[in-house]
Amino acid sequence: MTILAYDLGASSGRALLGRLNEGKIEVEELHRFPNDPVQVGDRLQWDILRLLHELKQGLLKVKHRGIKLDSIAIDSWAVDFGFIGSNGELLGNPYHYRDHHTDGVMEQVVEELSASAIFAKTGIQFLPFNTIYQLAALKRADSPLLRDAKHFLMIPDLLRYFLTGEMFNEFSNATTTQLYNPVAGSWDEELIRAIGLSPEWFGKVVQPGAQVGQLRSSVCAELGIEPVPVYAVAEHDTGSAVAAVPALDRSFAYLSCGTWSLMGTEVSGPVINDLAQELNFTNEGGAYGTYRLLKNIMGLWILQECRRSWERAGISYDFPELVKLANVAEPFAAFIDPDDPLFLHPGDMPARIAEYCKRTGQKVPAEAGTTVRCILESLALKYRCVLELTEQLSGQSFNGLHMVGGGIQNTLLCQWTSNAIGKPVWAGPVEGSAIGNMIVQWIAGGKLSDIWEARKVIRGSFPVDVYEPVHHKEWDNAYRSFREKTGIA
Ligand code: LFR
Repeated sequence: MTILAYDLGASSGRALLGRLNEGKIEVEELHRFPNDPVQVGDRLQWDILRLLHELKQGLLKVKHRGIKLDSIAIDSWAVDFGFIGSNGELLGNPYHYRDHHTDGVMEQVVEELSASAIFAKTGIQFLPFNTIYQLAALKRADSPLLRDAKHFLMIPDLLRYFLTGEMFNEFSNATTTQLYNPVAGSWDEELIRAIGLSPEWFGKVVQPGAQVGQLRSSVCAELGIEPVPVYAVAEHDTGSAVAAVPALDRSFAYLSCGTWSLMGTEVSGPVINDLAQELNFTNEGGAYGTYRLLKNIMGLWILQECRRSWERAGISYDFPELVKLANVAEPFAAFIDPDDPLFLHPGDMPARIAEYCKRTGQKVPAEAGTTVRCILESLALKYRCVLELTEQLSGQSFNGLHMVGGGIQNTLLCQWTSNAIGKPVWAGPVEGSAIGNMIVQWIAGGKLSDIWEARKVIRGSFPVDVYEPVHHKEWDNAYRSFREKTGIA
């Protein structure tokens, strides 16, 4: 059974072929393309039609290889969306969640509706770019989009609609809007009305594994291909990445490591209580009734943005080069809290790190090596902090940490994470999201029985690199100093 998984990240997208051969998964990258957001005037937007074009290029490559696909599915980053108007067409380009139009809006909405009421209904962490605040920002700006809107679709819903002609809202992504009530199992109409929107725009929510159409005739005619079934999977990439964690034990901690670092544990139902709200943990929906009790950590975004800043200044580094420089820089010279709002939006990240260090009375990293060292050490130490909170909130104790996603190619970060937490790190697979996307397609197609069988198959198909902690005493001291300098309690 050959399937196609589209995995769209905040800076690039891929089409990967998946084959299940004698109980082993084989993955082949067929097509990779950039996903550069575009600044138009004051707004940062996604080039969604270019993404559709690239999805079609992926299908053409399948055709040229003479491959017959059994199914297709898409996953992407969460929270962003587009509206469809009465003529069935997309209204405007989706905004990027890092756009500034939401500045201050979460604070206003929370003031009006109360944080505890929003959290009790949704179980979702408070992040300024959550869909609810993006929508409230559009409402407050009297956006013409809202005058013509008929259907609300998130990024994978939208691309699926372009490919199939059918509109559905996929569950895992719907939960990230902070407008979905996981206890009631439906959109929270009261909340939708409270921000001034119409509940009719929010459509039928489908679960990962549902067949949600097939390639529409116009796409097949354009590309000269046969129709292929399209499935909903955990279309939120983090949902797919966690589905692919090759855990053997039902109680496990994970870190999905890419542009974002998402750390937490899998639970069988949302944990909605005062402590979860106080610690600002989230309960994002996943595949097969699972929930992700996790926290967002700013992640490698800070490093990626530094690299872009240096590039703009005419200095090009690749990531392995930067990691090498970090490795020989002075240890524990300065720390940042990666989750400081200063680091959320695009911009001159090295300057912001310098500003943070100055503000907190630390040595200012003067070149690339010290800056990158500061980022990576601070991330590893923040992971320890969030792992401890995950243990406190879930009442579990974890004997190690699973890391999945592209970020595990940074072996220095994996080792430092192990050193910081004082426990082993099991790193793999790299293609977490795409593999999670695939296993739901195979379960839906009857090739795998359930997520636990799938996790065993993943474990048998991909290497897991083990990192054992070293220099834990030094890291333990650094942890104290990290908390002191950053003010993290
Ligand atoms: C990771 C991710 C996170 C989400 C962020 C914004 O790619 O999907 O889970 O919080 O992007 O959508």
